[in-house]
Amino acid sequence: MHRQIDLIGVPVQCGAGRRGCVMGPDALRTAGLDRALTALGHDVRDLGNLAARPRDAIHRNPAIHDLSEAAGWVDTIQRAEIAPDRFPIFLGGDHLMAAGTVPAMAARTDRPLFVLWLDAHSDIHTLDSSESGNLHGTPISYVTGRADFTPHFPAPAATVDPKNVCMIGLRSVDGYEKQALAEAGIDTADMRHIDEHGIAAPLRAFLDRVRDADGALHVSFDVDFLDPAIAPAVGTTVPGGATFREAHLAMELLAESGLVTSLDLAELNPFLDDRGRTATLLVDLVSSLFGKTVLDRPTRSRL
Ligand code: 6HN
Ligand code: MN
Ligand code: MN
Ligand code: MN
Repeated sequence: MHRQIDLIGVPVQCGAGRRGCVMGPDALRTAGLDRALTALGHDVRDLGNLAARPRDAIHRNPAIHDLSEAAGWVDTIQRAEIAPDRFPIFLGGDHLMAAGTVPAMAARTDRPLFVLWLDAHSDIHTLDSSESGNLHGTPISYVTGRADFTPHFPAPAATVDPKNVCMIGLRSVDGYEKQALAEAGIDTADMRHIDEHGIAAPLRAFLDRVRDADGALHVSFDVDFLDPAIAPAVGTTVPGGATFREAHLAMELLAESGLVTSLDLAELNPFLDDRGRTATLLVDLVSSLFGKTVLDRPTRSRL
């Protein structure tokens, strides 16, 4: 399927505990993301990077850091011009970016927005519950509206029904987050589930739900979804992540579904990379998501 793709850099790093995600968009460009997508026959524009202006914000939780800058990013992303008829790939940037991209995508469509969260973590803390103070651990609470982040953050442009969120790859979830996931009714497939059933089963079940609801699908891809042995360039590595083939299979199933309408590439920290191999792997995975296959096979298309 031929796509009109916009690359939008979101070099936010203040949500993470270590610096370096500011270089993520340029590492993805250096690894050849635009060329790989163009070679697959897509029309690609690189719109450059967004830049945020801090909004004044302080919170009673003393662990929270860089709240003003974070609030500025969340506001800037939600106000960005995003073409309604094109496929945006948001080049992160730490995962706080999703607090901007997800509401923006929910507001952009008249269809129900579904979110596939590929991550070792559930990122469902609130400004009060976060112990690390790292705001990349909070976007799910903000975008589902389960916690009120105002007046620190702007009100989300639109929220997502937590039942329309599916998390795959989980393996680092604390007690607060476990309870929050259950209360919110979020669909989850942790690594134990993938070990037993493979990655295709939970993903296909979720894609069926998206299709049945005539939904739009935003994929939020955190680099730490992948096993650190193949993807070292992330500040929050957790052993036991998705393998090379599990990740490619997930991307291939997403491509075949024809349902994906936007994508975050989050948490790439090039300062921690090994000769660009994580950035290169991401380009390869995105290629699979945009139709690169081993053999030519019939695909189901929808858009
Ligand atoms: N990420 N739950 C931990 C915290 O600091 O709140 C880890 C968050 C990781 C966030 O990987 O996007
Ligand atoms: Mn994350
Ligand atoms: Mn809407
Ligand atoms: Mn993570």
